[in-house]
Amino acid sequence: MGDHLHKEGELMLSFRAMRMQMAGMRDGTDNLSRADVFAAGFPVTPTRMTTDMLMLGAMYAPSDDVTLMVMLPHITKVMDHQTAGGVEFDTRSRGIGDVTVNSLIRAWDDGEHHLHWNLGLSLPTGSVKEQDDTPASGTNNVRLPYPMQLGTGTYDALVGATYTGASPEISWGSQVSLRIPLENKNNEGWRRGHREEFTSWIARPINEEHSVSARVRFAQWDRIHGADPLLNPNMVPTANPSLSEGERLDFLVGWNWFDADAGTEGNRLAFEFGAPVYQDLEGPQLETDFTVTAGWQKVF
Ligand SMILES: [Cu+2]
Repeated sequence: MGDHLHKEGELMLSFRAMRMQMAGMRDGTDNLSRADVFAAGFPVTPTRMTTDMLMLGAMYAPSDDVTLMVMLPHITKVMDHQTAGGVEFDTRSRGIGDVTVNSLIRAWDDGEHHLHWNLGLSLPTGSVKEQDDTPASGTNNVRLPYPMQLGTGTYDALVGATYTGASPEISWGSQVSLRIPLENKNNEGWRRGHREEFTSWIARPINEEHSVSARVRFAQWDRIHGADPLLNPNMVPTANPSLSEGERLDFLVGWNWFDADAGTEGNRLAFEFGAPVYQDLEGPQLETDFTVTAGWQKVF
């Protein structure tokens, strides 16, 4: 994401579909059973969460040194639960997430090695007031816990740097990115913690049209600050702001196809599958099982 600049006047459109599957609970690096969560005093535990994101993206280069990027996400979330009494239920949310605007600014380039800054802003376009009904609320809708909200509710600074390199046989790169909330709380009384991400990858062409890639990604996120007064932090771990911190190391493999016959304006398709090799969570917190991404992009 944001790993390349464009030539002056170029426009690129992209469309991505992503799924993130989480199942089971964890505290630190240990798995917890449902009984463990009930024993910790919560009458309800999440058991599984599926997040689907469709992302429309546009990149435009007003000059060779600056590329602008806008991304519009649409998010669908489903969380399955079980109560201590054995009742299973799910809650759902769906809608537009936080729109991000980014600038990629060339810092250094010698033809083989390349460095640019990523400076952007995340806008609070995603809802932080999602609600659904639960066994405790009957048919009444109640505020859903933090992970089921579609946005952060705050303006966040996006700050990063990207290094890429290429030889005829192989290409590689690294990116560091920070997400820094610029407000102390959103309208519902809370904000997400800072998030840091570091990723490195290598890609190797198989032939003119196909390439494969391998990537590692380390992410660390701080706890939620403040609290939504409509949530009871003792009801379910996802409603407890202090149980929202963690770090995770993912390993990802990808496959890319490029329509080389069409030249630089050819269609590109990319698939990537990733799974954690390490995660340490302030729990009980849902653990990630896998992420999968399919994407299309084209330069106009
Ligand atoms: Cu692009």
